[in-house]
Amino acid sequence: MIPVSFLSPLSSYRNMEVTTRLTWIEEKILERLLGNASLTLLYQSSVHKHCSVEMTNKCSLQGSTMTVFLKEDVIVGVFMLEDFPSLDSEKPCTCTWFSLKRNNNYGISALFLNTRVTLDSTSLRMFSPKSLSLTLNFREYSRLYLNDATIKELELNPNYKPEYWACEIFRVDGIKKNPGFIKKMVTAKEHRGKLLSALKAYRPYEDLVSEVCILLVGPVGSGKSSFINSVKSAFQGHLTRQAIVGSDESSITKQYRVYSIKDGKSGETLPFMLCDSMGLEEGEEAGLCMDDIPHILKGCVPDRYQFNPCKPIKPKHFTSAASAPLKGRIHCVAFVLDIRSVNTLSDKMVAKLKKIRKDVVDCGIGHVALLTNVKDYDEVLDDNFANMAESVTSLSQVQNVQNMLNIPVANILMVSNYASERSLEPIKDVLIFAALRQMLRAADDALADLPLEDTGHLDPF
Ligand SMILES: Nc1nc2c(ncn2[C@@H]2O[C@H](COP(=O)(O)OP(=O)(O)O)[C@@H](O)[C@H]2O)c(=O)[nH]1
Ligand SMILES: [Mg+2]
Repeated sequence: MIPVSFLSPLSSYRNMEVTTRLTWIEEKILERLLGNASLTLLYQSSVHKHCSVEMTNKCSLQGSTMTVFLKEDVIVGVFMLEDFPSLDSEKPCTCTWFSLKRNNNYGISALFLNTRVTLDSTSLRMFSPKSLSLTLNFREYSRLYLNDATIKELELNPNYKPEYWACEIFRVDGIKKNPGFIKKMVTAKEHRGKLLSALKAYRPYEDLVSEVCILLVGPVGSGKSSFINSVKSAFQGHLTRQAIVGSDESSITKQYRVYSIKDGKSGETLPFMLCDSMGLEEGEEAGLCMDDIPHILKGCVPDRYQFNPCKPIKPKHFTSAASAPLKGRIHCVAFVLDIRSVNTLSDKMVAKLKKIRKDVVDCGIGHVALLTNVKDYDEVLDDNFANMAESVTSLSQVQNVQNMLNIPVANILMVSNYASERSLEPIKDVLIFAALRQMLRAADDALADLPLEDTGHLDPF
């Protein structure tokens, strides 16, 4: 039995006795899968009759629906864009078939499929051209039959048993009535896999360095530390919070921190590092000291160095100062900005950012901008996940960053960091990985552009 405290408080019901047996988190995850749609419970197998007449009475002519079968360890479901079928009908529907694991990882498998749906007095059946089939037989209670292809594609336990606890059908409101959108949500997982493989296979340009260092700079609270946690989470496959994040007027991050990134599965350390710095503040002796920046760029500042806004680093501070090898240096700087405040940055802050950009260019270092807190993040990449969508590149914030820091649109990246989520989301991961890949490309371009004397005498290992 599901504990009472887990029952959803948020669903709106037509009928007060009808209560979903999805937990609050499960309901939120499914709403998100459908693009922040809202769910209204129409049919519940333990309350309503287990027959096709009752099902069609409750669910037909309601618009898009989501049918879920709750089992002990997994939820199997089908989202149907068109109306739920009427009795004795057979029709093609645009459907998303999915399974949601009911453990702490809440892994989703989803397939976007044109589906033939038939409903008669004996059964509700769904078939897809990929030979997937799902059958609910009204003569048997609480049994959902799936063929082997469906069990495999939805990544269900190979010893799948047909018994379920409850069948529920929800009306889905507020969905973008666009099959392309749903397809994008569903195919995000595939793209996530491709990007992850590309990042795991990454090697710095001509092996000039054994690892690329990416420095994050930006105003206090812009999401630098959160981005590091987001990257780590996306690689680990679960949420982690290694870097301390928080909201305060002054920087929560007071130390220079260098984070290596591990591939979650093999545990292997990947050849790039993210360097977290103290946030910038408007005041002269507040936040990251501008004079510290060239030292950081040259790789003279060690991990865990305690920043002091009033006391800039002196060249003699660290013995390696003038001669840090290329491999210890910063190879790409990401200017991290909260998209909501890009258009209202103070002149003092803009001047600081421009000054840093000048130092970065002078040192021949690659650079990108990273906009965080992006709200409609599913719209950032086009339907093929290949490029940034036009609607996004024309945003005033993007134009503004382009003009302010002279960064081309292709290097103005957008993410929505993991902040208060309870589970990973494929689209967020896609944006995080895509941003990281672009940072590595910028680093490689800068390495490729180095004068020979800078690379010639190097011992890359
Ligand atoms: N919703 C959301 N919150 C964010 C995002 N990035 C950062 N935050 C929140 O903003 C606050 C400051 O973030 P933090 O990473 O500490 O900023 P930093 O000072 O640049 O390191 C924290 O409460 C974060 O949870 C984001 O992309 N989306
Ligand atoms: Mg921070």
